[in-house]
Amino acid sequence: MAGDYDLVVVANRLPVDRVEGPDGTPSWRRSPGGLVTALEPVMQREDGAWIGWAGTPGEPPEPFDAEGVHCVGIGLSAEEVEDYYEGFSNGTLWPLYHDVIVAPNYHRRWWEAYVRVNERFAQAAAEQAARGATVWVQDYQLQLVPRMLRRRRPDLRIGFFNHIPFPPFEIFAQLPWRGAILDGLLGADLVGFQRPADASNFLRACRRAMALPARRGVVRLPDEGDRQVRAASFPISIDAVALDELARRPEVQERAQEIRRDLGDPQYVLLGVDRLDYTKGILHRLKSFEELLADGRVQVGEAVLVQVATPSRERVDQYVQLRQDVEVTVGRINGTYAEIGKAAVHYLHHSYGREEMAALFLAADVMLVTSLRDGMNLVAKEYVASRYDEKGVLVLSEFTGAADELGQAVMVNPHDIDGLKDAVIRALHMPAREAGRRMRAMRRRVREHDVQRWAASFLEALDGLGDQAGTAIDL
Ligand code: GDG
Repeated sequence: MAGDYDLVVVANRLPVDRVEGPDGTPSWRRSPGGLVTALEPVMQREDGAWIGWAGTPGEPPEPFDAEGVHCVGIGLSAEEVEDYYEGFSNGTLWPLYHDVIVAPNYHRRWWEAYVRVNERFAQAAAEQAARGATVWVQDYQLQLVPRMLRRRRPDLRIGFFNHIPFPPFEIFAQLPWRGAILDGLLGADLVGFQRPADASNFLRACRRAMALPARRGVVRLPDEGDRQVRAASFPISIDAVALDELARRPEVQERAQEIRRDLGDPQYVLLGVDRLDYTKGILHRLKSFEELLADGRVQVGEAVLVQVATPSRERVDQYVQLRQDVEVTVGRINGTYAEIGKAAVHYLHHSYGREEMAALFLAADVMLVTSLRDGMNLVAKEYVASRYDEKGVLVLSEFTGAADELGQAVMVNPHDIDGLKDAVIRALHMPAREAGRRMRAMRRRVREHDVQRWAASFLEALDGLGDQAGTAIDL
């Protein structure tokens, strides 16, 4: 049952969205989002296959080529979208893996759908992968796929990368299916995480829940002839050169100036760009800005906050609630502090093109990344990569993976509202020389550790060629 592809990526979503032209003709357009941004350049170079859901319930599309990638769609029924995707992935695993910021829901029906859908992805991967191929499984929606795939195709080299945090055992232990999840992941040869702390949480879970020997970044499986599974960190990144080039384009610079003019030429533009998700700390950010206005430490007209909140998971209860809370808060802040022609907060519940995002980054004096927990946070790296002018200040939550790498940012604990307020003021008033020095250091880091390097180091480690790639965990 071998297919044709030497590199197969398995992810919840295909890297493209179906769009219909005015006459109803369908076509595929590259979709926004962390994973696509990260993997597309690698896939184009390797001429690989990508297995994923097309994003709408019903029959999958016929396999097709788009953006230089062979795409194989997985069909999900409306019920499976509810139970596997909105339910188990985003109502159970997502909150559990992000420090239980909201309470995870445990439903056996959701779990059964998760198992069934993971089998479907594993089957499709088994059919596409050539003999001895490398299969790279992505993220928390597909944690059972490595084991299911190994059962079907023991000839494959299987890697798994977790884009979100892996929680401490004390939290992970809540999951009624914790053993099955760990067993699923242990079907891989290499399990990659964003931060060393995530890898060590995983190793500890293997020891505690499975009683497996897990030392020095390696889990040994006595029941499988002492097969070894390696766990290590591979911090994801962005295509830094492409973003730098985009930001340097004259039309993007002009657009950045136009944005500032349209905002009323304030002295300070603060920016937040996030999926509308409770992990991103948007309410904490708004609260601190509101208090700064109330305290008179910033004035309307002098400073403006632009908050892009990309629509996300709109049918999951907690996201409906979050949207309401954010919109009430923004309404209250503007109602209290705005004047005619001078908003305090510009709240934009839209998705934008890459050029507009780059222009927004260039227009922003201060970028606010205040996640309560975030696997990496690519937006922080994108801000840095687009500031070819070495201006601008990044305020960054210490609870992001990015904080491990971007030590020159102004670090914050977003739960500490007074600390966050002081950090914002410090960022607004930072002397240009200091801001430039910090930005240069962060730009160097992002340029040298870009997404190409991330993918290469993971794949090399998986090939067994790059034993030094990634950071082995010594517990
Ligand atoms: C998960 C993890 C990890 C957002 N809105 C628009 C848009 N975006 C792009 C951003 C960025 C990406 O989407 C979001 O990535 P993040 O890393 O910030 O966050 P998650 O979506 O939560 O991603 C995260 C990531 O996976 C990768 O491993 O870093 O921790 O949670 O690239 O720019 N892009 C465009 N229009 C938008 O409106 N064009």
